Amino acid sequence: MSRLIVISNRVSAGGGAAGGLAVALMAALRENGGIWFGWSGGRTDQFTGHINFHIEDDVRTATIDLEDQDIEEYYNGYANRTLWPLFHYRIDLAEYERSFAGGYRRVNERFAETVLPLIEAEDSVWVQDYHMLPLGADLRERGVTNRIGFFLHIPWPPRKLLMTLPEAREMVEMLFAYDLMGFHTQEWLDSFCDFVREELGGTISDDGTTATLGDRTLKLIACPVGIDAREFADLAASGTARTTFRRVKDSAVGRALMVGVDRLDYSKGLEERFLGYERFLTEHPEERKEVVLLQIAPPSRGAVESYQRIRTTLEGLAGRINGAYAGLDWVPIRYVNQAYARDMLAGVYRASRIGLVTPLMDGMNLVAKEYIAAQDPADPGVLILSRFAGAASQMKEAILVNPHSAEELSDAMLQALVMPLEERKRRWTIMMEDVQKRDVMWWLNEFTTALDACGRDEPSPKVVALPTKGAVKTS
Ligand code: ADQ
Repeated sequence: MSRLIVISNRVSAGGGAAGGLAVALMAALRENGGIWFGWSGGRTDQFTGHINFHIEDDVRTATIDLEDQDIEEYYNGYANRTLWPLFHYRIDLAEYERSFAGGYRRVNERFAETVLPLIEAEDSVWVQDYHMLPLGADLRERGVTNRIGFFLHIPWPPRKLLMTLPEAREMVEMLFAYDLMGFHTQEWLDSFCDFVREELGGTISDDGTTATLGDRTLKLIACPVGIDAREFADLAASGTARTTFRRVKDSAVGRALMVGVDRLDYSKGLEERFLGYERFLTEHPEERKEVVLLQIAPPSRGAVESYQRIRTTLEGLAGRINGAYAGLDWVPIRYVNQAYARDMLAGVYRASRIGLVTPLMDGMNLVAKEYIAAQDPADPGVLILSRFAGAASQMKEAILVNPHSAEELSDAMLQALVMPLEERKRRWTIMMEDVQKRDVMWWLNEFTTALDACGRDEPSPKVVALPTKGAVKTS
């Protein structure tokens, strides 16, 4: 494979807290050479294009600082208050502000301008996620003819929802500057094709693997991101995980533990999960004191109001449920707003009879896979999984639920609690095989192999003339 230039909003290098995704990208960069480029997370008074180079775990990283206005309009604004809610079907929360769109375009152009001198002739460029949708077009405009791929980590919304975004058409046209676009599931890919066909008049090949708009062709691939399953299973057997396992088990004093581990985000269905649990406690008084719900939810995106609201709502709900049902020696919900090291999380997953992964909408969801990978093969727990998580397309042996229905959640909790060992083992074995087979390195190879193959049969490098530059208003 050629040298790789990975570009993402943040550069998330190695270290104990790094997730499988970061570790896999680092591994690819280490093996093939290349650079990981992104925002440092820091600010500067005036953007100069200065790059901070580092070597982390033998990988070269390059980061830039952004101005306060960039951070406000691009990151807190367009990425987190416009695209994230819209792409998770929450147009009620999406904010459409020209200043956000302008800041987003400006920062993408700054990324393109700054990374440009780092790209060498034979490099493949791999852009990650919704923060950087127009980056491919911005690079082409600056003369980059290298292979450029893009992977979307979140869902692709239905056409009519996406059309509520004032810049939707121009944004999708710009995506044709890429050679390859990857989605977690066929559903998100189909949704993208629907938009291209119905709103842009483009065509999709019969086998659904390419989209064509004018003289530009974009290859499409559905490849679900995985976890480093082996590493996670090893973590679950580590000393720290074992200590955590004991602590958590002991604290449950014989009760079955249900666990939820999510960023504090409205897309993760936490409020609905609490309501489902409340319904379970009401409908099954005999099960009260047999279970305890441990919800671990570290705050995220605290600068955005909708995230502050969900925090308040959940604190209120947990308080109400605990107030109604807690006894001298039992509290139904333990709600923890903290991040934990991965080996500790592995111990928590393993100590939990039920894994609750019930997002209202999720591109994939790695917690579902981590929960499965951490289980004891001799006594595995049960995964309750939302039908609306991308992971549901792979993990059909989970108890699949509609997270909006408190009744379905309550039924699923009961079903999981009484599920016999043989049934638990059967379901777990099938899921574990897939989690191991389609792990994060599999994902990485699928994508980079497809990217490497792009343009091999074309006579000359792809040159893109963008018709719509400037159509995304910057005022
Ligand atoms: P996220 O929305 O962040 O990712 P997810 O896939 O669940 O969601 O990944 C979260 C990661 O954070 C997991 O590895 C989990 O272990 C970790 N985490 C969560 N709570 C934690 C805590 N309290 N302490 C420590 N770690 C914690 C986006 C998309 C997903 C997609 C991924 C990858 O929204 O749908 O699966 O990218 O493509």
